This record gives sequence, structure tokens and C-alpha cells, in this order.
Amino acid sequence: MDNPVNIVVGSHIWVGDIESVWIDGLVLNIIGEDAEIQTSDGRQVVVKMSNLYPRDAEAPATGIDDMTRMSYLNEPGLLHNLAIRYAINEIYTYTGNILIAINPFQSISNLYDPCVMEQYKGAPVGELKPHVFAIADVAYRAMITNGKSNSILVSGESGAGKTETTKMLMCYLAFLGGKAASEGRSVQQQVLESNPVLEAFGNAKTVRNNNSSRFGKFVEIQFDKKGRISGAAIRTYLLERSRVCQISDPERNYHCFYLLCAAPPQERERYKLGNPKSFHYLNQSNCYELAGVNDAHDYLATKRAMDIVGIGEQEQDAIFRVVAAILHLGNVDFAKGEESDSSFIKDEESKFHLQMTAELLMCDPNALEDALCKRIMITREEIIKRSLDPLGATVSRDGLAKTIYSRLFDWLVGKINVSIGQDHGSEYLIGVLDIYGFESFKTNSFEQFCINYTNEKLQQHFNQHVFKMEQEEYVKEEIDWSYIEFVDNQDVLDLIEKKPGGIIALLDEACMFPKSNHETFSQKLYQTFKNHKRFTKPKLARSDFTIVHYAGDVLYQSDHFLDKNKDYVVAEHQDLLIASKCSFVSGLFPPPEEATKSSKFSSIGSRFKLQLQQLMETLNSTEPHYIRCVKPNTVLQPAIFENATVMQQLRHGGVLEAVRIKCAGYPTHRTFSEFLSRFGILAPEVLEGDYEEMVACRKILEKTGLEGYLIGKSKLFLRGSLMAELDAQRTRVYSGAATVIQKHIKSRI
Ligand code: AD9
Ligand code: MG
Repeated sequence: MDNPVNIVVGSHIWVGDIESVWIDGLVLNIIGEDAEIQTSDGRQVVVKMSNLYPRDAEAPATGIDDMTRMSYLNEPGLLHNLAIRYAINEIYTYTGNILIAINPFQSISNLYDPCVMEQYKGAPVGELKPHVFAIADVAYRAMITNGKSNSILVSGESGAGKTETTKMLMCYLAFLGGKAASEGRSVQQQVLESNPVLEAFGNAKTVRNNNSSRFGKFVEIQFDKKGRISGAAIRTYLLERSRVCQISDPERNYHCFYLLCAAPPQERERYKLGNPKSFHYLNQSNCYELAGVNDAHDYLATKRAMDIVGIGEQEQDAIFRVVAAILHLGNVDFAKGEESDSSFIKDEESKFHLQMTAELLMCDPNALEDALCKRIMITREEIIKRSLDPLGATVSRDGLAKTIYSRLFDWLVGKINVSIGQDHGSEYLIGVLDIYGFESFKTNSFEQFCINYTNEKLQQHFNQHVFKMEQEEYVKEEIDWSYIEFVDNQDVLDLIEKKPGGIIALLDEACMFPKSNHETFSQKLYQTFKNHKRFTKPKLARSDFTIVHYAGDVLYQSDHFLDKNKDYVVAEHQDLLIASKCSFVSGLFPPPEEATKSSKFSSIGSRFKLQLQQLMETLNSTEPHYIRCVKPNTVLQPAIFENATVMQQLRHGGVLEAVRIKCAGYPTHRTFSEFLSRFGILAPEVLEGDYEEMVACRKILEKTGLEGYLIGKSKLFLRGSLMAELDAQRTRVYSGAATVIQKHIKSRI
């Protein structure tokens, strides 16, 4: 980024006030390393020159809609530009090919109206304001013209607006490629209606977002030769399983539980449901209702959406039966039995819920009780039925609930895919990725590890793309681009995914070795990565470790890594549910393949790694487009723009990295005429001469004696610092002229 050299008396600058807050000002005087500044809020301050950044005093007051066109690509400049645009509801801004979308937390009138869609249809890029429709339009046109698949990658932190953005993209693509619905449901309608279904089962209120997606999603929209939607496929990633059994105030469990509790009376009666406050899986938090959401209404809307995506009445009944069964299951409590380490169903109420669970799942209540309270141990000599203590039985109960729920979710995704239908003969597709952004909390566990691993993967893809685009621009202008370099994050990826020896491989090893625990696992990590640049062991840590991610350091607590990485269904649970009289329930538990049965362990980490590899392969075969969603404040309110919050996200989303890649080369590109109108004053004689624009530019630059530019076919490519130097010279010319005028005025007086 631009550093604060080339600042002279009269320069317009940004001066750092407190963290990520800048004030604009004017340099009055320079004494050694310090500068005296007149700030725009009326103060005079003396600051170190190194705390100053050049500011473009000629930038329009309404901001610049492509930040790569800014004269100075520094932090305060980028932030200020986004802030002034946000203040006038311009929530979209480009940084080259990346669209930055700042969540308005309010609906902006007409922003997504059909007539706006109409405007963006086929409009050349850059002609209209930045918009998510423009990105979808570019992707669609590129697909039609080049016959190549495209993808749109939407990222950002929780609550930044990814899912809403994704919906807008899909609406626009449906608008472009929709077929008239001849018989009832059209493909595009099914694609759009898959959203409310998946949201009911995969979204929940969290502290960061009232409608937070707890899974990643890649929607592939397939098109036929005529560019009309002909099929679609949805892939999902890592649903958060722990939420089914464990929530903390003021969050909620998955929406579907509350929807069902608000169903019409006869349905509630059928599932023996009542007040959500009476269920353990819901009453761990005091939040039941959401402002602006009517669960009863959403229950019916979800069922209607299910109709459209092809989930029939009977299946809907089975789905909600399973949802209700999970609620009842959570209310089954255990008490200590007479024999040591044994347990039994605690009381009449628990017995009622056990009975209800069994009825709803259509399985034998005694078998259910056994599956919860007992384990079968197979040794070489005999088969032993061992009792579990109350704690063990509770863990078993929660395990069963999580397994059933995640199988249900996978079933829904599979069903939607079958019912929308894949167009295997499809010529090309547009993929839309809505996936969790980088996370760094107070405590970070296996989930954050996987999420941040995803982001490292996407970051690498992003860097390579930005770098490639930058190179292409140079090639177009017939300029040598070998000057640009950037640091890859391959080393972090190796640390995580290398086989053998990466963290995931070591974790799998630990999971398979009965005597391992999180401490032995961490010791192994400490030993293996002692000298790894991207791995550190915090002082005094026994099992915590830090990964130096591209977006910053994250400290992970390894306590639950082993448990969370293990994905096997307890044989007793499997046997119970496969015997269900309800074909829907038994269908969720197909007999395990021999391989997984014998090893009793399938690794979530390794499976996720494989899923990511496949995703990257798909993405690599497409032309990517990037949308970075930004949450402007942590209170989820409109019209508040917090600099530090935004800055951190620009860093996490790789926007600063993209700018850095740009800055590593010749970041400022100016057409010859733009250059002449700004800097012609440095050599008026050149302007008066009858030169071609390119020659005139060269002559001006030669006269300044400055270095750090390349001359292309239609543009100049300037080093980051050169723009500031040129502006400094211009300031001197102007202040020289002003002094002459002042002297002139004085002499006349
Ligand atoms: V999470 O990682 O799934 O927790 P997202 O998906 O990034 O998150 P989401 O799209 O759900 O965030 O947006 C959060 C909320 O911001 C929405 O529920 C809306 O209330 C609000 N939002 C987001 N984008 C827009 C918009 N373009 N216009 C108006 C918006 N409101
Ligand atoms: Mg979301």
C-alpha cells in the first residue's frame, strides 16, 4: 500500500487518530520527521510523518465506484470511500473485478425491482452502478459467449449478507434463463424455493445473525444451449450438528423446531407438541421468538415450498415426525441404576417422552431404551452388554439426536436434487457459492478449524485469479509483467492438509489410536511442526495451538477435536433405526458399507478435505467472479459504519491482499488523457506542443525526473508511490503560483 513518502507542505493527507479512524487534513509545515497538520475538524496537530497517508483531494464527494481507480490505494482512502458511499445507500462498490457489498440492514427502495433487472440485462460492465445483478449478468454473458462455465463466490463473515446476496443472484439468473412454466413448477421456481426449505432446517438465530446459515452451500445452475435453465444441483458442506442438542442464550436451535411448535393445533396434537419452552433442546436459551418472524406463518410457507420442490404430503409428515421425535428424545432423562455404572429412564415424564419418540420414529420403545442405556462390547471371547452411566446415556441420547438430524438434512438436500433434476447433457453452468467466512473467536474449535481451512483454500484460488487478471491487463497493454510477485499461502495449506503429516492426517491417526487424547494429539503437533512458520505453540499451552492464517493468527483449543472428527453411527442406534417400521426413517439409515463398519471410524476432517478438493476442481474449471460481503457494524443496525470492523473484514476477505497484489506491480492505471488533464500543469510547454497523447505523457514524466512507470498502448502504469510524487510536484507548482499571486497583490497595495 502507499506509504507516506512524498508528502510536502500543502499535501492533502489522512492522519491516524485512534485505531482505524482517520481524519483528513493539510500539511502546514514539516520539521524533520514530524509534520504540522491542520485537520478538517479545526485542530492543529504535530504528528510523525510515518503516520500520514496521501489523500486525493480531487476525489468526488460521492466516492468512486471502482476503488482500483483511486489515486491512492491506502487503508484510510479505501475506508473513506466505502463509508461515504454507504452513507448515501450506495452499498455496492467494485475493487477491480471484485464486488464489495456492504449490508444495509434495511431494505433499499427499488434496489432489486424487476425494472432494475431489466436495466442490467446485457448492459456493458461499468456503464451502470455496481450491483450484484451486474456480476450475475457478466457471468451469464461470459457463459453464453465463451461457452464456459462460470462461478460466483460469495463470502464474508456471519451476518454480512451472503445468503441474501446469493438469493438476489439466483433471482436474476432465473430472470435471465427462466423458461415459461408450462406445467406447474418450473426448474427456476424449484431452485428458488429450495432456499426456504434449506433455511428452515439449516438456519438458526445466532448472536451474529437472526437467520444464520449453519452450513455451506454451492448451487450449480445448469443451462441448455439456448441459455435457459435446464437443471440444478445443490451441494452442502458441514452442517453444524452440535446445535441440535446444545444452544446458548440468546441463540436458537434450527428454525424448523419452532415452526413445528407453531403448527396448526391438529398437527401439534398429532406430534404431541406444545410450548417450545417445555423441550430441553429449546429451553437452554431464553430466546423462542424472533422479531419480525411469525413461526406459524413460516411453517405453512415451508410446507408450500416443500410442495414446490417436490416433497410430497407423506414425506412432509415423516419429516416433521422426525423433527418432533428429536424434541421428545431430548426430554428423556436418566437416573443412576442400582448396579454401578448403570442407568434407567428417570421418571414417568421421561418415560412418556421415550414412548413418544419410539412412536414417532416407529421403533420399539424397549429397543430404544436399550440403545440409549447400553453398549455392546465385542471381545475376542464373547459379546458383553455393558450398561452406561447416566452421563454416558445422555451422551448417547444426544449423539442419536444429532445423527438423525444430520441424516434428515442430507436427505432433504438429496431429495431436492432429485426432484429439480440434473441436466447431465448441460452445456455449461453457473455455480454460486455461499460459504462461511473466516472465523476467529475467543475459543476456536474443530468447526473454526474447518471453516478457516476452507477460507485458506478459497484465498489461494482468489489470489491466483487476481494475479492472473492483473497479468492479463499487462499483457493486453504489451508490458512485461515479471515485476509482480506475491506470497502464496500454500504453506498453510500444506500444514493442514498434507498427506501424510498434515494436521488432518495426524488428527485421523489420533482418532484411530485408542489411547490418544487431545493432549497426546497436541504434543504430536508441537513436535511435528516445531519449526513450521505457520504453526506456533503458545507459551504454557498444554493443548492449544495457533495457526498463522492469511487473515491473522487463530488460537485453537484442541479439547474436542478428536470427538468432533469422529463420524460413526453407534451400531446400536443404527440397528434400532434400520428396524423402524417407517420406511422414511429406516431409509435414513442404510446399512453401512463393510469398510466403515469394520474400522468404526470415518473422519469428518478427511471427508471435508475431499469435498473441498472436489469444490476446487469445479471452481477451477470455471471463470470465477467474487463478491465480498461486509458487515458494517456489530449491532446489526442500518446507517452505522464502524471503520475497524470493516477494515478487519476487508483483510479477512482478501480485499487488502488483492490490493497488495496490485500494489506490488504498477497499481495506478491512467489513460493518457486522464494523465494529461491532471499533470499537464507540470509541463505546460508540452501541452502547447502538438504531440500525440502518449508522447506528451512521456515528455511530462521525463521532465519530472521521476521513475517507476511503464507506458502501455493506451494507458500509463504507475508505481504506488509515483502518484504521490507527481501530486507533490503539482502542489508545489500551485503553491508557487499562489505565492507569486500573493506577492503581486502585496506589491499593488
Ligand atoms: V451467515 O454466515 O449465514 O450467519 P450471511 O448469510 O452472510 O450470514 P444474511 O444474508 O443472512 O447473512 O444477512 C443477514 C441479514 O442482513 C438478513 O437477514 C437481512 O436482514 C440483512 N441483509 C443482508 N443483505 C441485505 C440486503 N441486500 N438488503 C437488505 C440485507 N437487508
Ligand atoms: Mg447465510
